[in-house]
Amino acid sequence: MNNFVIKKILIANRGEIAVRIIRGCRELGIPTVAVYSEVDRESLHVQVADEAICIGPPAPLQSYLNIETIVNTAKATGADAIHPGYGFLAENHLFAQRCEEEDITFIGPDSKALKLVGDKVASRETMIAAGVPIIPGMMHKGGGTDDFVEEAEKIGYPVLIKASAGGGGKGMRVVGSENELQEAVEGGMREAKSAFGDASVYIEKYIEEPRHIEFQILADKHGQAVHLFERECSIQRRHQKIIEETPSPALDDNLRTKMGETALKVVRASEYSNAGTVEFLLDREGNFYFLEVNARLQVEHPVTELVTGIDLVHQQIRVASGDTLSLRQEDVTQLGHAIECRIYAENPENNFMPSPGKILFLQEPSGPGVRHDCGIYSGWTVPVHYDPILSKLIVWGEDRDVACKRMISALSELTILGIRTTVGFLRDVIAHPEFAAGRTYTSFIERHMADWGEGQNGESLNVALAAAAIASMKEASPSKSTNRFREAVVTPWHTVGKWEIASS
Ligand code: MV4
Repeated sequence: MNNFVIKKILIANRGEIAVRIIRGCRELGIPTVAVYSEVDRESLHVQVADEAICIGPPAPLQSYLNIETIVNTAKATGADAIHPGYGFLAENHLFAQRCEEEDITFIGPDSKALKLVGDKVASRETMIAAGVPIIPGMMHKGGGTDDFVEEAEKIGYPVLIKASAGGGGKGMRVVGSENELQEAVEGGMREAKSAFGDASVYIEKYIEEPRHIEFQILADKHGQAVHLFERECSIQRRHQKIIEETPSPALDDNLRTKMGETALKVVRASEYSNAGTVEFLLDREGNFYFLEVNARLQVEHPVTELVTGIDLVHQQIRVASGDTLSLRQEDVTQLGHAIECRIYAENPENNFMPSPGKILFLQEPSGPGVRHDCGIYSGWTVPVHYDPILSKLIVWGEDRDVACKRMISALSELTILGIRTTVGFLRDVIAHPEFAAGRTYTSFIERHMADWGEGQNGESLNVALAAAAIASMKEASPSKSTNRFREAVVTPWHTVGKWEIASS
């Protein structure tokens, strides 16, 4: 039983984040409803939820992105709250609005705040009014090329062309001088049109070698808000974060306080409630600039949880049910250092192409300070239809050096056979001297890992291990459990016993 206003939560997501949220609900005594597409019938999140409903075919628009189906499933199962996770409908203000109309608690900001933070131009105006530093640039969507010439002169080269309708680096072009400007604007417009269906672009001062620093915030519905410090997210591949950590090696206490106070200004200006993240760019001189608000529980939230001891899913549920924040800013402290590696079903030796397929064998790392938010299991087949994230490996150490060593050790223990993964690539990033030195800029991957290879034993070892795993699975027949949190499951690891790989 629980004494919450919220009686049952539907998790409108899949994979590792759905499993993680279900765990959080279970710890508060709140029953859960999982939704799944036909191809996800055997997925882990379906097995750990109290109820599970098939909501349609694999295509996201017919399942995890289908607002009416999800709202109707909540009503049909008596779920009086929905947690959207990240991606899919998590930041869709129309989804939040439909929940509000049906008197279903949306575990996130309200639809009005979602709409505001989703509008880049409106956000910039709000931030300027609130005294939040933004990147010098053109306020409105660019007009003709003359507009840009005049604006670029005002800003000063180098400048950056950006797509108004979307982020992720699409349409971005660095321009060093006026004679490159026209071609860059036209190229940016073409790319923006094909990526977002909207060719409009704008221009900003180019921040060279920036770091991506984001601040976790928590705000209740009664005007109380706290920040839970920063996350350093500069290690990105094609604008996709792959490693995150806290604290950031680049912040001292003075800068941390200034950025935290600024993040809270953003929250107040946006009339935001629940968990959110304020993203900044930090330049080498220690100047920081507001980028955007992410109005969702982020992939990388566990590093904040490990260093502050605060469970963000629990806090989200409490705030969504109307509780006032039980935390004051002085209660939020940082202890130690946490690092997260995102584990993807991608082949680093084939341009990180997705690597779907059957997981023949999984061994998860464990030990002091090791957390594995896992969405997979031995025997499960990774589908082709969705983002290829399999799990997140998070470690905590008393300092950054211990955390790095613990991460390398945990990555070496993590064994996933049958598909290709980014585990080996991540291990080499963490072990790189520049990473160890904390010189983690957004250019890290392209500068230090551009010609990375698995190493001569990687492939042959994988094949041999997969063969051993297949052999062992033929002997073991793990029970088909209905709920993994309730029954021990025989896994190949219990039957594989000791075996050696003859060195090639
Ligand atoms: C920038 C920038 C430099 N100057 N804006 C924004 C979307 C994000 N994914 C990439 N963004 C950038 N915006 C100005 N005015 C550099 C980047 C950037 C970046 C920022 C953070 C983390 C990784 C990045 C990788 C490439 C470029």
